[in-house]
Amino acid sequence: MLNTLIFDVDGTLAETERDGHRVAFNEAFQALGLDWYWDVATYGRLLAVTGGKERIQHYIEVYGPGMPSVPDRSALVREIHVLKTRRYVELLQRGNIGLRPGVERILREARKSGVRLGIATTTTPENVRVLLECNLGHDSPAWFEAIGAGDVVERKKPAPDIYEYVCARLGVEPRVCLAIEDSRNGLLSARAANLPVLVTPGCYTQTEDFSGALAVIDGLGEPQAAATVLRGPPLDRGFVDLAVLRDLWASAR
Ligand code: XBP
Ligand code: MG
Repeated sequence: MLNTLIFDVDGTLAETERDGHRVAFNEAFQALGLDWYWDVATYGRLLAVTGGKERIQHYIEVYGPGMPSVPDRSALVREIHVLKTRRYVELLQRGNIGLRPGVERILREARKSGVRLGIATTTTPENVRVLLECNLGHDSPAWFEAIGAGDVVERKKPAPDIYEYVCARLGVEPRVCLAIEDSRNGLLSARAANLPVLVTPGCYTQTEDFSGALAVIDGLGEPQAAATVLRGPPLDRGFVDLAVLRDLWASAR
């Protein structure tokens, strides 16, 4: 039986990257007097590197932007990232970023049916908590029995570490879980940890290679707003519900 759903956050629970994280990075650069700017296309390329601090570091190394003379570059990266997280949380608190269609419905259905919930993400823990609280209420972080986020593991996605960490915290075998992801890096991470995966690509990941996923659907959909199956079995009712997730999970066995 399908025991646990483990959700990715950015791109999966919500479209956070283009109008959330990207904007917050740019605001942090500006606040620190850096003339760096990540436009929509540049940010799409930078997303190949998971983790905000790692992304900034990569940008410095590969793009060679104008740098202030600082004795310690990693301290600058940390300073930018602290400021970026503050700005991102403010964006969330202003109600700028909602959940993707079907996410709240599936979470509530899972809770009612005794299916356990977890989160495996690269982003900072505070970002996850505030996203959930702002969209689902104050008690919602506790809906998830394990939240694995950010630097809690040494290697970020596509390494399996974060999924292995969450499964260990839940005390479950990876094969009794289903991961829901939006990106190739997320898919690779979950598969490397032996979890079956449903992919719901987001605005930045639509053209990625999702070989190894059980199915690829453009979103979870809603009764009034059908989802489109990009690969996998047709949806009888036009949207993903727990019965669909159970059937998908069983098809992996
Ligand atoms: C998304 C990421 C994150 C965010 C930024 O990962 O790669 O790095 O873009 O978050 P996932 P931080 O889809 O696995 O959630 O700046 O807090 O790292
Ligand atoms: Mg993601």
